[in-house]
Amino acid sequence: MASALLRVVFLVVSALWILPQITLAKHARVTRHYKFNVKLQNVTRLCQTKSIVTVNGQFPGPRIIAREGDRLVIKVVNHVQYNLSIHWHGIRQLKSGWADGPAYITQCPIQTGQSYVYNFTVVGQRGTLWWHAHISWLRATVHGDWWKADTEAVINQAMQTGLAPNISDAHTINGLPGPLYNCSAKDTFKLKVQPGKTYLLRLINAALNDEMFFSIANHTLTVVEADAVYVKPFKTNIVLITPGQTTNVLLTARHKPPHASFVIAARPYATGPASFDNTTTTGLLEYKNNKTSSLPNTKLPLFKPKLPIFNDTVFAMKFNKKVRSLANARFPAKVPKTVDRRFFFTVGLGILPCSKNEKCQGPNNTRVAAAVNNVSFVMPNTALLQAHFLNQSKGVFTTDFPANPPIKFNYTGTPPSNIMVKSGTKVVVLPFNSSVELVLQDTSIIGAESHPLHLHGFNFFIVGQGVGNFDPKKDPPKFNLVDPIERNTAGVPSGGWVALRFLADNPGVWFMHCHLEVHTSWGLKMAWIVQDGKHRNHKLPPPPSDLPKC
Ligand SMILES: *[C@@H]1O[C@H](CO)[C@@H](O)[C@H](O)[C@H]1NC(C)=O
Ligand SMILES: *[C@@H]1O[C@H](CO)[C@@H](O)[C@H](O)[C@H]1NC(C)=O
Ligand SMILES: *[C@@H]1O[C@H](CO)[C@@H](O)[C@H](O)[C@H]1NC(C)=O
Ligand SMILES: *[C@@H]1O[C@H](CO)[C@@H](O)[C@H](O)[C@H]1NC(C)=O
Ligand SMILES: *[C@@H]1O[C@H](CO)[C@@H](O)[C@H](O)[C@H]1NC(C)=O
Ligand SMILES: *[C@@H]1O[C@H](CO)[C@@H](O)[C@H](O)[C@H]1NC(C)=O
Ligand SMILES: *[C@@H]1O[C@H](CO)[C@@H](O)[C@H](O)[C@H]1NC(C)=O
Ligand SMILES: *[C@@H]1O[C@H](CO)[C@@H](O)[C@H](O)[C@H]1NC(C)=O
Ligand SMILES: *[C@@H]1O[C@H](CO)[C@@H](O)[C@H](O)[C@H]1NC(C)=O
Ligand SMILES: *[C@@H]1O[C@H](CO)[C@@H](O)[C@H](O)[C@H]1NC(C)=O
Ligand SMILES: *[C@@H]1O[C@H](CO)[C@@H](O)[C@H](O)[C@H]1NC(C)=O
Ligand SMILES: *[C@@H]1O[C@H](CO)[C@@H](O)[C@H](O)[C@H]1NC(C)=O
Ligand SMILES: [Cu+2]
Repeated sequence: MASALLRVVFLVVSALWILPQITLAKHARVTRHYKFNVKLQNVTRLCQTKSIVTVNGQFPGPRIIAREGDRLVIKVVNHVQYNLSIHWHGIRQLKSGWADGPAYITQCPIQTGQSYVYNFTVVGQRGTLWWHAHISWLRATVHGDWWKADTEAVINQAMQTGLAPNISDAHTINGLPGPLYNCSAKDTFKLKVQPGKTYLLRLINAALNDEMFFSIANHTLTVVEADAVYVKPFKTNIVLITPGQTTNVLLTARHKPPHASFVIAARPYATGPASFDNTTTTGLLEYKNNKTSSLPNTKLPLFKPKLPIFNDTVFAMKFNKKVRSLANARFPAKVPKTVDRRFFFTVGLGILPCSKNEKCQGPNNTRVAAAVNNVSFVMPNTALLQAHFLNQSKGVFTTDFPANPPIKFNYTGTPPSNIMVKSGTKVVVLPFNSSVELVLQDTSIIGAESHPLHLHGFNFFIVGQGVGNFDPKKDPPKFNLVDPIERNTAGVPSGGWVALRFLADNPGVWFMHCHLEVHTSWGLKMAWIVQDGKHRNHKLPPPPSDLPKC
């Protein structure tokens, strides 16, 4: 796949790249050192200058490049007024759970003026992954959408009112909104291609709250990789990508340079009841010829792509079905064939009563919440991994997370009249090497909605998906155990379900949450504890000495 002809272009750059290992013998594993100075930087977009949190002053942030087998040592120094942590999204973190990054799950935050060294290896993964802040809404400015308001103020206001947060003002391609926004024409991403060449585009949905359709006018894309796993290549004009997912596509430029420019466009796929940022970010695909650096493009006709209607769930489900593992001899799909533990989780919205000191504004003194199996997760005051490692879970978490919904109902039909959820810090404990089957079922409480669920520490195989309620008798025989896609983030279909399998072969505490940040804030999250195995190599090593304290 990595031919010398490929040009690498990145559409959202705050990424973590993993180059395929060519031969283990010839390429010594190396340690690559990076320093992330987290600091404020003034950035101007849409005629507004805003001081935002950045890494090394860059928006989008810097790129990390590694080769399979390498060790990454990244020193993160916090120079801003907020607590901070960084997550290496999709990295397996084999026996390095202390470096995973979600605040209050695997570490206490790095406080102002402090630093922490993330130290981990990249094993058995190749393609595009990314990194982002993993606390409150700080990942917004490191890359992703553009908000005129301060995103920390936006989420704080929403948590106080108990209502939906304000929506973003623009989507961006590599931090650039493009000409469909006011005062933004000069901030347009341009992809200049040479006739006849093939380009690899690394797509990352870094938006906070919106799944996106992506397309380039008059050009077919070939999907070759998803979440750092090779897929059976397939052609498409439109890519669907949820927050948290990455997709590598090949773009072949025409042999004869056309006398035209082509719009690159992305806008949301949205299914939920709340309003969303329904704007379109655009960039331009332009052809270079060999003689001049660029064709004169002032009067070139401009072609625009056609994107599906914003709520096209039929397209979404069809697209997701096409994404299959390459599953060949060199890159096999190691789908667990037997199941030790089965779980059925409902995911969706609900309400919670306002606590006494809150002035929340939902109906009957309630706030909007989100839950998994009716439990809205409450962030602990100390990191779960530390509490687990030190055997000090008392007062921090309980291990009674329900394996099944407490009440059975028609999940995608008329919701129950009582839409109250409960809150708690509950986890599931799994013995080392358990093979797990997990069905995630959307509910229609408040409104059916597609939820991109992200699991830390593992890739899972998406063995099935469907509309309506999962049928434990009729659906499992149809599961694909041959070449299902393996990834770290799965879109639970709006008003439907998705079935996942994974092998719990990595001891630690692993967060699972909706990657729509608004739903995470409302509690659509939980954690798995994977116990140590018996063998010396199957135990989580002790924490590094600089692990932040709460
Ligand atoms: C951003 O601009 C403001 C106003 O010009 C200035 O006071 C502030 O120091 C700048 N901040 C940074 C981080 O450059
Ligand atoms: C990173 O971890 C490795 C393996 O535990 C260790 O040898 C190395 O000293 C660590 N590096 C830093 C900078 O902490
Ligand atoms: C959210 O939007 C409302 C209505 O436009 C506005 O009054 C409020 O200030 C905004 N909140 C933030 C934090 O920007
Ligand atoms: C651009 O500005 C005009 C005039 O201020 C306003 O009517 C329009 O809604 C704005 N468009 C966008 C996309 O914000
Ligand atoms: C682009 O596609 C449109 C619609 O299919 C077609 O009319 C147009 O001729 C194409 N333009 C180029 C330069 O290929
Ligand atoms: C979103 O924008 C598209 C056009 O870009 C429009 O057709 C659609 O109705 C809008 N949807 C909503 C919910 O505003
Ligand atoms: C332009 O470059 C391509 C590949 O680099 C080559 O095949 C082609 O012959 C060149 N065309 C001209 C007109 O020089
Ligand atoms: C999508 O939105 C349109 C326009 O609001 C609506 O008529 C249609 O019923 C919606 N489709 C689905 C599948 O929700
Ligand atoms: C609020 O409570 C009243 C009385 O219990 C009930 O009749 C009403 O339906 C409730 N409203 C909502 C939106 O739940
Ligand atoms: C659940 O509700 C949907 C929508 O109202 C309905 O079509 C379906 O038949 C119901 N399923 C069951 C098992 O009652
Ligand atoms: C969720 O928990 C609340 C609080 O215990 C309860 O009132 C409600 O019936 C439960 N709902 C479901 C669907 O399990
Ligand atoms: C930062 O984190 C520490 C440890 O959890 C906490 O005590 C402190 O209140 C937090 N500070 C801010 C500004 O959130
Ligand atoms: Cu969600």
